[in-house]
Amino acid sequence: MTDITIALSKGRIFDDTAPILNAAGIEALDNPETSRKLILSTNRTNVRLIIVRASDVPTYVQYGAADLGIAGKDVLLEHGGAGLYQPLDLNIARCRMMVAAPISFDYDSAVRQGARLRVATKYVQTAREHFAAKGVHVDLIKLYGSMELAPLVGLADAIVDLVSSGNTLKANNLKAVEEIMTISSRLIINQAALKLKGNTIQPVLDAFSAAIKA
Ligand code: PRT
Ligand code: MG
Repeated sequence: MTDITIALSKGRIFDDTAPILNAAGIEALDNPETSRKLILSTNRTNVRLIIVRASDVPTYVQYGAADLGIAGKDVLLEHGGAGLYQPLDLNIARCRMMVAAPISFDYDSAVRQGARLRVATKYVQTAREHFAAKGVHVDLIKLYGSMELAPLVGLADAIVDLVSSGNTLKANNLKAVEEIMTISSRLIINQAALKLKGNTIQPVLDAFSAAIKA
């Protein structure tokens, strides 16, 4: 019988989570990068993994389709966190949320002059709060990916996106002009599941805590 379902996205989150899961005694029986399965069994008969889009992880956990999940702070801020308990920063998939603009664009003087900026981003909530706090007027344009393209073709003056190595910005003649926040991924838990299945979830939570401290 499966007692616990953990929602994960493949790619960097799965790669960074696998060692923590292993340290917690949980090992996936399939590799999500090569298998087309969306439900992965583990060595523990009472634990299974489901593979979903990174931005869908909080939704699966909020509605109890998964008991636990791992999601970036970027994704959690956009989701809002309703119904979620966020007990642990796993310190994985680290990056920075930045404002970036073309190398040729004088962002600082545009801001100083009170210009109205067009900003393209997937992170509309976070961007809105950031610019409101700075008193900068922006028109936000929602995109679902490849934000770096927007300023190159005249869709936006600037973007809000995640940056890790900086290589993507550099390759597209963009520069980071402002840091909004540092980002890492957190363990999230369905609040009701923690109450109802505390006996099974708590040991997994403890194993995660121990694994990230080790
Ligand atoms: O790919 P999909 O549309 O399904 O969703 P996603 O892109 O949100 O998922 P995924 O798996 O790519 O990222 C999952 C989580 O990893 C994000 O929610 C972040 O919390 C975290 N993370 C860490 C990153 C990065 N680093 C990162 N560099 N997510 C995305 N990027 C992208 C960034 O958007 C940009 O396009 O990588 C590019 C920049 O990388 P550098 O190294 O060139 O600076
Ligand atoms: Mg991606």
